[in-house]
Amino acid sequence: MAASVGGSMISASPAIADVNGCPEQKVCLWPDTAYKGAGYQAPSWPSVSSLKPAGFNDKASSLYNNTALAMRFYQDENGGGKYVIVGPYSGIADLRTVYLYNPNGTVFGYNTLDSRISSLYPH
Ligand SMILES: [Ca+2]
Repeated sequence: MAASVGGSMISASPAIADVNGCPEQKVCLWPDTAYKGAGYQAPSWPSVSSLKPAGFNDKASSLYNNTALAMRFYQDENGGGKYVIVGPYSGIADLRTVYLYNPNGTVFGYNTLDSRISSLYPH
C-alpha cells in the first residue's frame, strides 16, 4: 500500500494526468490520444467485463497496460467483438490504427479501436 507519493500532485479525483500516473499493476485508459485527457484507471484487475458502470464505455483513445500480463481490449462488453492484444508494461498512444483480431482469434488486420473499447481481459 502506498501511504504517500512524494513529489507528486495528488487529486481527490480518480482522473489520471498522464501515462506516468498509471499505477503499477493497473490498466489505464484515456479519452484522448497520447495518454491525454481525464484518464481512467480500471477499478478491478485483471479484467473489466464492462466499462459502462464507470462511464468509460467507448471512450478510450489511448491506453497503458502497466501489468505483468498481456491484456486484450475488446470492442464489446464481456470480451465480445474484435480485440487488440497489448503486451506487459506497454501502451497504445493512438487507438485509431491497431492490429485487431476477430472474436474467433483469427487476424482481422489494422483498423480503428478508437472510442470503441468496452471490456478488457488477460490475453
Ligand atoms: Ca464498444
